Amino acid sequence: MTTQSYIEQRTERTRWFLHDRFGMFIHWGLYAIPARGEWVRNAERISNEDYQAYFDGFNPDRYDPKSWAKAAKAAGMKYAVLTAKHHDGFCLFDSALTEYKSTRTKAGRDLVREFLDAFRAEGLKVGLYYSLLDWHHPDYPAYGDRIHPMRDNEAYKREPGGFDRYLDYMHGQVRELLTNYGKLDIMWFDFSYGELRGEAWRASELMETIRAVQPHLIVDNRLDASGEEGGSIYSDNPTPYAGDFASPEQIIPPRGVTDQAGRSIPWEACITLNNNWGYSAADQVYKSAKTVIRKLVECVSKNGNLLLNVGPDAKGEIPQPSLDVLEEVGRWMRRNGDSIYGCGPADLPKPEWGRYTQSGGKLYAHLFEESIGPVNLAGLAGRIKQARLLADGSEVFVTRPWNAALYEQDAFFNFARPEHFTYPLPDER
Ligand code: FHN
Repeated sequence: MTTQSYIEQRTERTRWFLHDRFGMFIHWGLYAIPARGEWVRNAERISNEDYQAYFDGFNPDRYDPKSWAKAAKAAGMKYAVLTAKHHDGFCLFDSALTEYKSTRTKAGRDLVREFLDAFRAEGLKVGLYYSLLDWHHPDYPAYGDRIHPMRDNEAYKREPGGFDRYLDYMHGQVRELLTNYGKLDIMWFDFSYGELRGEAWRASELMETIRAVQPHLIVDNRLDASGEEGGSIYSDNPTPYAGDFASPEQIIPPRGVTDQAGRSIPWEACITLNNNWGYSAADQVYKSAKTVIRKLVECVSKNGNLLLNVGPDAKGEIPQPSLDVLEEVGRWMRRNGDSIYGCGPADLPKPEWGRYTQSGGKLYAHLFEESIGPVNLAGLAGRIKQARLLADGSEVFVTRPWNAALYEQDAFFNFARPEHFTYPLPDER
């Protein structure tokens, strides 16, 4: 496939993705029981038999994916990605290739199938996260107690037959997800490191399977990348497994994402609400709704998406602090979503008081900082025929040089009009 045809197909596949802009990431699995984050098995060197206790005790009797879907929809999210298998190898779906799965726990449920049904019913697009790493599979180099993959990945060279057995398993499970669960919209692989990238995963073969079974599916870039470094999607000669979007993690790229030829690349920043992907009982420091809104606006202003993470607990519930933030974000999105959906960068330099997003002939000014004295939009006066506040449709004056800002109103800012400037901005949490 030529680079041009790859880019044309990527553009077509990601059209909905670039419109929808805002999704929910869900990290859930056995690690919700220890409740110390999804790397707990590795970080604490938990043995197979000790970790087995979590498998034996897993019974999320309050799992109600319909309520998850309603919370995501109410927050203004348009798609959601659930971990079908994370690094610990536990499968939230009924795989025929292993017994290490949710249908063999006390839950006795195909958690992935219920997630997909519930989110589709709410009209959201659906994606599955699938870990390339697998600390449980006996043929994965970081198997057993040698479970820190970063140091042990040399092992697979010594057991070439073994690692191929793991790859057959991994490819087989991806095929199960592609064929047994209906139309998927996103496959979110995670992650490549050291020499385990690209063809070490037999990635071209995997992509051929994906393109054959679900050709519309969009795939992230981590078959040859991680959250820190980007892989061939950035090159001017992308591989067949470059993926359809870049996936910066816990960071918003300073200037968006382009490839070596300067072409814009679809990208999605994945960000946690607190400081953990998987449920952490001790981590009660959550980002405010205002921070989430600003990060979402920043992503869109740079032609990117925001995938905001929640980590449900061992009972199957999204933590209340996460729900509280999502509810507040949803109130803003209901009044201001026009400045997010279908929007992208404006052809204007970033103003000092905030950010612009644009959709066709509509410019949206997001006033984050109330400057000392009137916000000056004089530079736009010639470009703007009329200005309205998104929240209530009321007129905003932008023609007088000392005039105030045009931006979507929300509960956090007092809109600035010459006749009633208010200082200071409401408390910044
Ligand atoms: O190791 C994983 C981590 O647990 C989490 O799933 C993130 C989400 O993007 N990805 C990897 C770290 O980059």
